[in-house]
Amino acid sequence: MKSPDHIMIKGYKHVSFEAELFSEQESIKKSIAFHDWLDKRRSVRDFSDRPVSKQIIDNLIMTASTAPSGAHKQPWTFCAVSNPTLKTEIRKAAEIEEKETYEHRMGERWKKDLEPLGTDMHKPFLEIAPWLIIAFKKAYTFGENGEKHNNYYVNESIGIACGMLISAIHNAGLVTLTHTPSPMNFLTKLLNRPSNERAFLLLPVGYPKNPAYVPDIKRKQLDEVAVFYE
Ligand code: IYR
Repeated sequence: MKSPDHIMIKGYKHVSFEAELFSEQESIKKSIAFHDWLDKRRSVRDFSDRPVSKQIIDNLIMTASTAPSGAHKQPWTFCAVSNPTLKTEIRKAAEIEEKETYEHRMGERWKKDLEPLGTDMHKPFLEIAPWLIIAFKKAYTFGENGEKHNNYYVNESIGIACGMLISAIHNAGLVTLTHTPSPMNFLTKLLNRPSNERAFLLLPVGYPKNPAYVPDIKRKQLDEVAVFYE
């Protein structure tokens, strides 16, 4: 007998889920190919000003928003900025914070750790990249009478969504980098966000400059990042 396409559990509808099934060999091939492809992703700081259509950005954000989240609250807002005046304002405000960070907030050890990556307080990509996506996390949501409803596992949820966004950007042949001006509350003001939203990550999105250069980093081997209990 064919199983039903939905059942009720404690009064809530559950629809049948069908995973795509692959043979063991096919799964191995796919897992290798996906790793090889994602391993080509790099954080890029040299952007081209070549435009990227809003349709692509819409699709990237919808992909990020498929992420799992605490109690399926999807506690995020992605603000996508292409307006040049606003990008300039964001760059100016970010560089003020970054100057303070690089000159006073970072210890010597932290600065030494960043040296090989070639980062500094100057953030030209905030104006050059055609889009800036700023991920805001929603610590709570407002109920019908304006009361606060806390969300759950907000950092985990938005972190996963940003990871999926980064993969979607790579998949579209575009590049990004996880920019973390700190503190980020200037973004709440500049983008006019409500009091329940906090900026989490700023991702410039665009094509890489030609040529673009990235630091010669190596990724850790499996035995450095995994422990197996078989
Ligand atoms: N927020 C600064 C500094 C910075 C910090 C880390 I940790 C990095 O991996 C890279 C940069 C910036 O965005 O430049």
